[in-house]
Amino acid sequence: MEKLYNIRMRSSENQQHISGAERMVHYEGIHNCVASMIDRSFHHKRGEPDFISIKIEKIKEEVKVISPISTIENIENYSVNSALCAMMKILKPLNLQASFIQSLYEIITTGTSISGALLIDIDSQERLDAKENGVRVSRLDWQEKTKEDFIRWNPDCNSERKLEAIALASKVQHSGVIAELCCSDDPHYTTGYVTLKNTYTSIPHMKEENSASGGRIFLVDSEQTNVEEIIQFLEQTPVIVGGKIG
Ligand code: PML
Ligand code: MG
Ligand code: MG
Ligand code: MG
Repeated sequence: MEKLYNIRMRSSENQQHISGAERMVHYEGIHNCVASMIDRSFHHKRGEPDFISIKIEKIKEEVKVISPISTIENIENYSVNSALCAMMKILKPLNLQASFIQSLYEIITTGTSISGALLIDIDSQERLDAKENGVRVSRLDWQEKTKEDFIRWNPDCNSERKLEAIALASKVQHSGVIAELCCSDDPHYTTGYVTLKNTYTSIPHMKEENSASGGRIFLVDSEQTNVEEIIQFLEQTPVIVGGKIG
C-alpha cells in the first residue's frame, strides 16, 4: 500500500468540544481533505469554534485491513420516551442490569459531551480509561472501493455521518470491545446506534431535539481482554476498512 497520512481535526469553543474528524488519505488527497475539514469545523451546529487543530501525520506502521460491520439494522422507535427501551432490546443478549443500561443511556443522552469515548467494564460497571477526554478512536478510513460497494448494499447508509460512524464502529468491533453505544452530539441529529456482535443498529429519537449532549461508550470485559491493548489498538493502529463485500 502507498504511504498514507492521518489527518485529525478537532475544534472547540471556550475549551468545550465542538467537532472532530479523522481521515487517512494518500498524499494527493491531503489538500481536499484539510479544506473540507476546515469548512466542516466552521459550520457545525454545536457552535462557532475559537480553536481548531488539524494534525497531519505520516503513517509509519503497517496498516491493518479489516472488514466493515456485517449487518446494518434500524430499530423502530418513534419517541425519545421509548429510546431506552429500544436500547435495552438490542443489548438483551448481554443480560445486563436494567439500571446499568439506564445509566449508560443517560451518560450519552443527557451528559456533557466529551470528544472521546468512555471505556466501561461490563461487570464492575466502572470506567476504565484514565483519560480526561476519553478514548479517541484514531487512524482509520474506508478503502474507496469498499465504501462504494458497501453503499450499494446499504443505500440507507449513504451519508458522510453514517459512513464515518460505521467505519469507526467497525474498528471498535475489531478491537475486542463487546458493545458500543453512541448518540450524536449534533443538536439537530438525534439518531444514535448500538453495535453488538458485528451488528450496527440505528436508534432514531435517542435524545431530545436541540440537545448538545452526546457521546460514546465502549463496554469491555476486563477479565477477558487486555484493556491497555484495546486502547492502544483504537488510538494507534492504522486501520483501513476494506476488502470485498457481498
Ligand atoms: C455523530 O454524529 O458523530 C454520530 C453518528 C451517529 C450516526 C447514527 C446513525 O444514523 O446510524
Ligand atoms: Mg464528534
Ligand atoms: Mg459529532
Ligand atoms: Mg467478567
